[in-house]
Amino acid sequence: MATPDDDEVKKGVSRREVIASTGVGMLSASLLSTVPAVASGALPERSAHSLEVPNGALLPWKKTAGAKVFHLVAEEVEHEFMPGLKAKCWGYNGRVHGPVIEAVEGDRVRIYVTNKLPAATTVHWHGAIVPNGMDGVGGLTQKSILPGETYRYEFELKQHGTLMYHSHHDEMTQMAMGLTGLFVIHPRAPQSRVDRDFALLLHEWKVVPGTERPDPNEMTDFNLLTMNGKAFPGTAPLVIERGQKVRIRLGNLSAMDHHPIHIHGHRFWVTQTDGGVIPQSGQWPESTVLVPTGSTRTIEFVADNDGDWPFHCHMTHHVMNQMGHGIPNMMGVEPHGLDAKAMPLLPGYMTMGQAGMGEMAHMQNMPVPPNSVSIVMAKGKHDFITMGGMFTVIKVRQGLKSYEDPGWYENPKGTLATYATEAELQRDGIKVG
Ligand SMILES: [Cu+2]
Repeated sequence: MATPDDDEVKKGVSRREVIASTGVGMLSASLLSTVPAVASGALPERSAHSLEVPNGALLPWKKTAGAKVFHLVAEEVEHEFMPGLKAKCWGYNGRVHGPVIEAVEGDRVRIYVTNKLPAATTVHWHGAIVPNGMDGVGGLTQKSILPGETYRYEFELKQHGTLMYHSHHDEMTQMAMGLTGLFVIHPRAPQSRVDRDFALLLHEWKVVPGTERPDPNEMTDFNLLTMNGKAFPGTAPLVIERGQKVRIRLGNLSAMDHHPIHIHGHRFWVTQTDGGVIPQSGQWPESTVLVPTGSTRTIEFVADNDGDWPFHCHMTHHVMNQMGHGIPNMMGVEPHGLDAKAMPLLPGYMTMGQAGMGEMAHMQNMPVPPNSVSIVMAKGKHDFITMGGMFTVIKVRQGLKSYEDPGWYENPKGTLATYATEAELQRDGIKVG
């Protein structure tokens, strides 16, 4: 039975099909961007079901025999975390993480899972209220899916919210290798409408510099922290027209860490967990939300402050890339260019400079081991940005023509921190010694 909700979702798919028919590749779901084609001169229309997945994709579906039919293929994927850093991970449909499954409360979904991995696997629908035999736990609720086999999962969606899916067979290995994704179920009768609806999955990895696969045995020392599989500066900015009501769905399938995700220039309300909607009377304003591992948190806010605003994990080691971890403390010691000499010989070697990491910006072009990236550093408008990892930028603007990256924010006169002049110091009685 068609409902307005169904129609809206189908519209989303047909829009992607339009993109596909113009040359992106009809069946190659993994290549299809979730950002719709932008008509010149007008921002694309949004509905309650226009989920946006920065750096990611939605899983296509078709309606057959009374169900929405999806097909996940678990396989090895060469994944780029950021320019200069790739690894052989495990993902779904050619992607890390898997494409987002998007459906509507009340839908019957039939999800085929094909295993093209060299190991057995299963898929668990995290947070979903399903019959026990559809829960996807290898050995306990089903036989594991052997390499080459395809299994069918089928169930009715009895709830709405931001859920996830992931391997539940040899979880330590398979989730560390990337077999994870988001599962978003829209309400059949939405109570709260937003202009923009983003989905971000948080993850952590250990990729030893110079190696080509994540290390699934790591317990504590993760050196790549990602949003939708990308470490900054590989993360796409979230481009928002001023005044839009924004929802960001955050899921965390990191092995060992919670992530306190912090916004600048705004505050938000935490509106949902993977258990469902929080009643309005139970919501409170925050600028940081802790997303525990194995859970989702959904935040909503009005983007009412123009600028380029960081949106990032507040654990300082989670906004560093590969080489910011597990190194000797050289604070106060002058390394005399030791790094430049040692790094090509000793993968992963880096001393900490006499005044910390920020000074390493000038080493951008320093030789590093193959397939590794310097600790931090992306060029910003004013200087190097001394952050990497679980970090992206929310760009709020007025008068956007499209949701493409609008470039750096132009600060209105008198609203930029600048070098204090002698006259200013004297006027205000500030003595700097
Ligand atoms: Cu974190």
